[in-house]
Amino acid sequence: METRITQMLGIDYPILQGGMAWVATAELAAAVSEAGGLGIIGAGNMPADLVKREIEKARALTARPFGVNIMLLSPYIDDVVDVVLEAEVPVVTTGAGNPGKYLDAFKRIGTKVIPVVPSVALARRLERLGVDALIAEGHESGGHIGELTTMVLVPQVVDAVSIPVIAAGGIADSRGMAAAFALGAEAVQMGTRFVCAAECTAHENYKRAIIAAEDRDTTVSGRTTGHPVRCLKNRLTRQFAAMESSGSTPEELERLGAGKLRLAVVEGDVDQGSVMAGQSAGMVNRIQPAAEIVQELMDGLQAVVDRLGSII
Ligand code: TUI
Repeated sequence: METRITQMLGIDYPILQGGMAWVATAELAAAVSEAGGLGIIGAGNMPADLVKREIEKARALTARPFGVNIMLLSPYIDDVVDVVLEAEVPVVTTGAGNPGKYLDAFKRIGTKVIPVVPSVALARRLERLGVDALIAEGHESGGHIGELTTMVLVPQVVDAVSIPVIAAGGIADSRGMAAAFALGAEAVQMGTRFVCAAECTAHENYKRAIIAAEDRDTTVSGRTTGHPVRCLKNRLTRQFAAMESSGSTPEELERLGAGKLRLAVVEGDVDQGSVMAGQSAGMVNRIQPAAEIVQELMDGLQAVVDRLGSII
């Protein structure tokens, strides 16, 4: 299967693995790239030297292209950008802000820059600045989210720009993939499904929590802080909700959230930690090797297309 995205990135299948903080380490990224998709290391809030180590680890595990996601709210963002530039990582995705000020440096060395956008306005602005492609990520996603659902965001972004668009948010199987292509996307990005890849180093409890989750088991916290985050419901999200409804300040809420993602992903405390996951958690039912996930997605896509051909 060829699209402008597979050609641009030099990958076999139009599947990107979301660059999830703490979850998307070198092991997962390398496994997805080896499977023919694009694996992405999540830099999140990691200090730059740790990001550098993950890049080196991924290079030792695969000769295929992989990416790094830089989280623009990171306290270490400038140092992380320097490390990624120095390592000449072929693809950078960005999240949680406007990457405009870093674009020229990446373009100069030929790194493809693919920002996540939650709106048409930001999509237009970033296309003008010269980004290579965009990820239109809907409200169904895990972690930090925008307002619009994937179903309405993707076609509006596709219509507003001429660069290729990758759909993300709520996609976890071949049906979602086919739907994304129907909306005009040229690849998909999936996070939650890849958390449950065998190669993902997230704590077993984190994977089990996603597998156990049903359709209504995620919730959005932090709307009052301006940084809404989707997680599995647990003691932490109930505490967040109680504090938000009793008028806690954004600073108090930020303090409650600090360190909680690492607590869940690394320590396995899925009760008091932040179990970021998308609404597709209800569709993720087992742990499988990344290559099996990719193969299942691609085989299933043909079956969906055949079925559509017979009813349309
Ligand atoms: O970034 C993500 N997902 C994330 S980041 C993260 S770490 C975090 N934790 C707590 C609070 C905030 C961050 C966990 N999950 N996905 C990509 C994404 N980007 N979603 C939404 C956005 C976004 C939002 C606003 C991108 C650009 C944007 O621009 C605002 C502007 O500056 O115009």
